[in-house]
Amino acid sequence: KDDGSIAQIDTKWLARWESNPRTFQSPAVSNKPPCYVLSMFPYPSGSLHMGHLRVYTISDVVARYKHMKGFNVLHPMGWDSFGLPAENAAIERGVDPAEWTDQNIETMKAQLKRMGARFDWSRELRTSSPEFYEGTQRLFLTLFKEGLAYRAPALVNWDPVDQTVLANEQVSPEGISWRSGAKVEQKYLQQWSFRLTKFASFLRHNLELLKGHWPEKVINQQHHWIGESSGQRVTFPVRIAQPDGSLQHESIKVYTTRLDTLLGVQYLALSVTHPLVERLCETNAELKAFVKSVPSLPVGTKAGFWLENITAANPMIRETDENGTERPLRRFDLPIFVAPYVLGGLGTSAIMGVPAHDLRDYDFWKEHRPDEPIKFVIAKEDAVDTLNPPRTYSGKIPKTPHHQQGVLNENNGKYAGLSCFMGSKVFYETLKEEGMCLPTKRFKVRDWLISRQRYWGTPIPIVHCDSCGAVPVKDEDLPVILPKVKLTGKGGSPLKQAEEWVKTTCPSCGGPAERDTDTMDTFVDSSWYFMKFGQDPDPQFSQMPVDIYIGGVEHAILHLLYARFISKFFAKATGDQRFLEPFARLITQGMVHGKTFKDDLGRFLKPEEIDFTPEGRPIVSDTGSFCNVTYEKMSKSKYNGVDPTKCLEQYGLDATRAHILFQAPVGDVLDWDEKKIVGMQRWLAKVQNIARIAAVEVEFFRTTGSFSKFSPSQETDRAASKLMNELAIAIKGVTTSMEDVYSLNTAVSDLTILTNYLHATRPEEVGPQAYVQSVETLLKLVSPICPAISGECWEIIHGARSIPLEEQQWPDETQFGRIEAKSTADINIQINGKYKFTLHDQPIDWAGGLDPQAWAVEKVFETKEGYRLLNGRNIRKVIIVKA
Ligand code: ANZ
Ligand code: ZN
Repeated sequence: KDDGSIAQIDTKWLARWESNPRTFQSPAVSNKPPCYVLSMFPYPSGSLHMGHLRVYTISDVVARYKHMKGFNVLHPMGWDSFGLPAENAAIERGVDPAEWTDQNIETMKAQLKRMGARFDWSRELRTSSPEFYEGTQRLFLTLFKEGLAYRAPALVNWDPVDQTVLANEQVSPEGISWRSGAKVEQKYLQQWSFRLTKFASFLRHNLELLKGHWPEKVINQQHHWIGESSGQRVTFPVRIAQPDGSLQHESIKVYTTRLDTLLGVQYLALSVTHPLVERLCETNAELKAFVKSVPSLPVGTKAGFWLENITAANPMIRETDENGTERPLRRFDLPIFVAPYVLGGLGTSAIMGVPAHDLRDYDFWKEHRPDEPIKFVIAKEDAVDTLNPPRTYSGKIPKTPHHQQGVLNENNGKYAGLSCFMGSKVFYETLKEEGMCLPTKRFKVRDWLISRQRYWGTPIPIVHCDSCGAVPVKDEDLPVILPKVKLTGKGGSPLKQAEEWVKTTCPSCGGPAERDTDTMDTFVDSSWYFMKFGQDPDPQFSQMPVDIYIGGVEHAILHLLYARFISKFFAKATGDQRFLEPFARLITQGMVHGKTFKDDLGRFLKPEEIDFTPEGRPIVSDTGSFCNVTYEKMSKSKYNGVDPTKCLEQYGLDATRAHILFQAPVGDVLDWDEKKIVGMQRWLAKVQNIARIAAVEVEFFRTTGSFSKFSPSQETDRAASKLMNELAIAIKGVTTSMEDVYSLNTAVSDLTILTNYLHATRPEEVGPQAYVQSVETLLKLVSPICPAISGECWEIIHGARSIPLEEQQWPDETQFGRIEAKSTADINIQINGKYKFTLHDQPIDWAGGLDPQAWAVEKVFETKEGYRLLNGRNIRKVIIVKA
């Protein structure tokens, strides 16, 4: 039945959108310019929360606006559906993670639809579906074939009670397992990483391109996260004794930030992933066994493997010939070790060992060469920046290493006496000449460890074969389907239990082999999902970059960094510059805080523990004392959560959406106070009123064929042009906010101002044509924010068979003449009828369309005089007089 209620309007429009899904689809081929609006896809945790409602409202408003602006809008939605909560539910309640996930998706999808969001569901994806994770597996293999995915020992959090690997989020800051309460240990496991460091420089320097389009704060966070420090890459000549007695010459590059300690080098050490180590393993079974044993070694291990056949020469040792010229002297006297304490994927994966001045080197040296003296080269002296006269270090040699900066001591020959700074400089200049030293930047960011000893994730498409090593699964055998496994929460990788699945044949030699039993970090899924949306259903149609990406600032570092990395990889691999930066513009929305009630002791109160005074002040039911009211992050333990669906049901989708936008600028925290939603309801009621009046005029026109009931006069002309000016102001304001996104709150206030203006205007004052045109324009401006009521109003005026409002063109303010320049005024403040002072240059719409009395009092209080005059008084009436 058509009762005109909000609930009825919602039902009607939701049904209409549901039955015409194509309205929201983005055709692959279109002559409109493309616009890709994306909000970060949700994890299907159970139900939508207010934060979701906020971000999807923002992206929906932008998508609807862009559509009316004539763009071919892509506004897709999907589910980040792999991850830990599904696995935990499975362990705790024995449910199938797939089923649990699907159910949650169903609930949340219904909620998203309930808010009237204009999503293109034909492109819906979920990362846990084989169609999607096949793509994730292909991505992995592409990286693998490019040498950008590698396997190396890495540390994991190990729960010794449950015998399982824990995610960082499962470990308390004190290092206790959330799961079993045990003290978490660290353990080495062979794990897959992506070589993100290869793109670090690119990732850092391209942040420049994002300036002005991304929040400065996010750019800075990325900058710091990637980090950059400068040091030197020093080449050490190396000699390898071959089994036949011949000597092979090579070199090893180390990364150091302490070039000044160069003459104190006593050995070199390589990480187990160093290319030379991999090569030597082919012929050295003992070394191979050592590398294999590394994962089981404890953290901070001093273990090392001495490469007996290899020695290195310090490039800084020189000799002077009979003519007095100095030349490098290659004395191959430095031993070389493979040591787990040297990290792979960091610097050059090789270090120069300076036991005297580096603690880790000291410990290592003491372990492996306990009897050899330690060579100190730096003295704790004040810096003396002069070569002449050289000063000899005469202090005592300290027993423990120290790495403070001081001066080069007598062990530095003719360089003794130089400050560390000057020493570095001189060594650098000398070696640079010979091509043995290169200043390099090193990044703080590490390679991206993607192995998870978890079940609910994308299986790694690799087969391990004793004779062939890690072999990629053949193209035609993708996807590697995640097998069903009974989850217990104990043991290592759950996939190990799927014995049938694990056992396979080697794609390369056909021999018996085993599948990799790790799954990928879910950040891998989200590092490319936005490319998938652009591809489907037509692979030709790859819409990149995302024009506007909207999401929470909590993803400012990892997700965005990984997505940028993968995108850059594609840009490089394909030469397609559209992938260079995946998100042309980034909007980060603030959190939603809930109204929180506490008693005097700071205890959180449940709704049933609160009463209200007749004036509406909350009191503690038991004691009658006033509650402390604050706004805090919504959480179950604070009883301050709000269910989005309840809100949508109670107030309608339009008022809820408008309220969300109006309460705070997009980037700020939003204090959710439902009481204030009546303001939006009143506004929308006015919009409906105005539309009805316009409808009567249009009906009159339709039946009589003219608006001539009124004869225009000079007065109506003047009023009409004033109205046109109001329209132009509103169009300009709302359009600016839509483009800016962050100021969508002011779009709502601009709309309320225009509504109030129209509400106070009768058609005959301005002429019915001008009136109807204004109402139509108002509805177009309202449409992206409140699509149901505005759509309904449009139908009241134009009938159900007209082209719907959401398909209309966005209005252009220049249609309505130029905006009058004067938009501010001086306001005289009188108190008790006496002039007190003047507020200068107040905006003409000084009340922001809201209660002018409250506005005036607030303004007056903001001034010193006003505060002095009014504080403590009971203000009954304010009269505002423009000067
Ligand atoms: C010689 C030296 C002497 C060093 C000394 C330090 C003190 P930051 O400052 O954190 O960048 N290093 C280089 N690559 C490494 C790797 N892959 N794994 C472990 N350690 C590595 O650290 C730079 C220092 O860390 C480098 O400078 C190197 O040791 C070590 F008295 O070289 B130094
Ligand atoms: Zn094989």
